[in-house]
Amino acid sequence: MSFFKRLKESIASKTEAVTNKFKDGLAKTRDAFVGQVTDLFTRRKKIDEAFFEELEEILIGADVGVNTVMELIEDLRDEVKKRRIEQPSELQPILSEKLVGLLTDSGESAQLKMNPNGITVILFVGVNGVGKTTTIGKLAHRFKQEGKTVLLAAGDTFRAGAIEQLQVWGERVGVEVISQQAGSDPAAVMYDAVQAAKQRGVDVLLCDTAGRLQNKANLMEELSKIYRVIQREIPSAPHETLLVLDAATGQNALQQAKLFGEKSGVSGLVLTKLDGTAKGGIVIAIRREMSLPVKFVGLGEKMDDLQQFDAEQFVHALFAGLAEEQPTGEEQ
Ligand SMILES: Nc1nc2c(ncn2[C@@H]2O[C@H](COP(=O)(O)OP(=O)(O)O)[C@@H](O)[C@H]2O)c(=O)[nH]1
Ligand SMILES: [Mg+2]
Repeated sequence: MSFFKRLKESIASKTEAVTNKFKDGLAKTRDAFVGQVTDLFTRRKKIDEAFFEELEEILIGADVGVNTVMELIEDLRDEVKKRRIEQPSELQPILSEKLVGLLTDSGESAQLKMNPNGITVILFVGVNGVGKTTTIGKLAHRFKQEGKTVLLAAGDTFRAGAIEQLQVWGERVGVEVISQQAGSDPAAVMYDAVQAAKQRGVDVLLCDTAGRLQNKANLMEELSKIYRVIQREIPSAPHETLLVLDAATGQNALQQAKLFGEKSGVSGLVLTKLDGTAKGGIVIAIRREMSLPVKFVGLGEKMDDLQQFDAEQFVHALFAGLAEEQPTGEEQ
């Protein structure tokens, strides 16, 4: 086989693998969403009020968010008029196109901002149980695969279990974890971790934090102290502050995004547990209502179940199978 053919095949198989990851992870959303959309687009023979009402319900049911759905429906109505569309099936590609548009319109990239000359520090924030520690483990694995050296900081000192959990990930991935005992000051852990990162000359420092929401004022105070300590040691850091949100909590995730986003210098979002929900439309609602880029999505509990967010692949995976599932009109 020629070099170019091999290269082409390897690129194709990589793209395929990424698309398949999205496809698998979005299976629940797709099954619910595509099932209903397919049914709607095939059952209804013309585009009328009833058609739009039903589409509206499906989109709201997938947690796309009421405001966004209203805008989307208005847009589709305009397109129908402008392009003189009559068949529902002609509208489906336009719907996908609009969804991609909603996810990409601000033009920010899902690329992480890396420090070009030194340690890149990434801080993870978010309420308990959303998947911060797991995401850190997955991302550490990702960086290691890229040949980067990584250090983890166990900044969730609130529970002993949280420190151990990060250590388990550290062992699994093969990266060192800087920790102190449970109950110690998280800012002190961060100080230690930055010193250790400097001494070892690592490329990336990933910092875990606690997320007790019941004490919001304290939590914000704690986060800004961590922020200051890191910044004092590395003035350009943290290079990213990623807010982790559990997609399965739907509109709740959006509320958390608003709550954190305003205060803690968040630079990007991670949406976890998309594999466990039929309401993956929340990605669109969050993308639409927050001016923050979605950097990664979590599609499972394993080490490689983290994908860099890609709007086109996301929508493509959402609609994957739609074309095949549409009856051709021939009897089987
Ligand atoms: N299915 C699924 N589970 C996840 C994902 N991310 C995290 N989890 C699970 O969610 C639970 C809470 O995660 P954890 O990282 O401890 O959350 P933290 O409290 O924010 O640090 C754990 O059981 C994880 O395995 C994901 O993308 N998909
Ligand atoms: Mg944790």
